[in-house]
Amino acid sequence: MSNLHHLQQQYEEQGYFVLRNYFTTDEMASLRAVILSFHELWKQDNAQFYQEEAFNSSLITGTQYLSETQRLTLFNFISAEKMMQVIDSVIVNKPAFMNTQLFFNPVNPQQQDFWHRDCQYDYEIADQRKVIEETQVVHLRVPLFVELGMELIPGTHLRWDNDEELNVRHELNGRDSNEALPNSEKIPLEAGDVLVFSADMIHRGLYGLDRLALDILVFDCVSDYADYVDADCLPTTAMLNKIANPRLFLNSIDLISSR
Ligand SMILES: O=C(O)CCC(=O)C(=O)O
Repeated sequence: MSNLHHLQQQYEEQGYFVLRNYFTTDEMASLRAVILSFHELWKQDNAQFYQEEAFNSSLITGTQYLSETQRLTLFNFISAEKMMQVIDSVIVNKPAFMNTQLFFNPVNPQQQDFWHRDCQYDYEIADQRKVIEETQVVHLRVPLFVELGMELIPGTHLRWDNDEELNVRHELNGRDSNEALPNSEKIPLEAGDVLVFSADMIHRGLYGLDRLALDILVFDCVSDYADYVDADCLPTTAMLNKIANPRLFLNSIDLISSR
């Protein structure tokens, strides 16, 4: 990737970058087949949750819904050399695989998208500042169809909220997490694109169109995220031999074996 340095710089300064048409039609077709089969089985199994409130599922690479062959397709997609080039550009120390999530449109049309930083679900407001300064979790969003994509506030991976941002994302002082925020950037996405963004930044997924996006979450091995890794979502030793470039998974396996 000739413009890798430029992307690295954009990530450092803005907290995100997007690569358009990065994956081929064939790569997307085989990924889509596996993800659609996961999604159908997941929806059947979680019918009520899906009808009432869900907007994502997780643990896509686990053993519950997919065969070994399908899981290998996912593992080989996630750790392919062209994906590792992207991951290495933002996590120069040993990057490790954390999890996958699949984002879709909620069934209930009243359900609205909402601003957040990922860390706000695990930390009180006072501790979030520290998390933002110290840790690095990166999302790689791979849309399977055309979607409105993500709305991000550039630079917020490096700074704390202003009053309005904090009020909106935590619904304080009568504000709602769906309200518009200034200085945001909307990133519409299509199949073949990949959006790389910091989980720490203020962001929201935009509901609408044919939204079905695979998010791959990776983290820097020096940060304390081993507990977020589910062993069932990692390849077995036998499967590792069938993965061309398993470094991302080996780093997670090393971390969880010492926890
Ligand atoms: O797409 C969404 O609904 C939210 C996505 C998101 O916030 C995330 O990937 O962290």
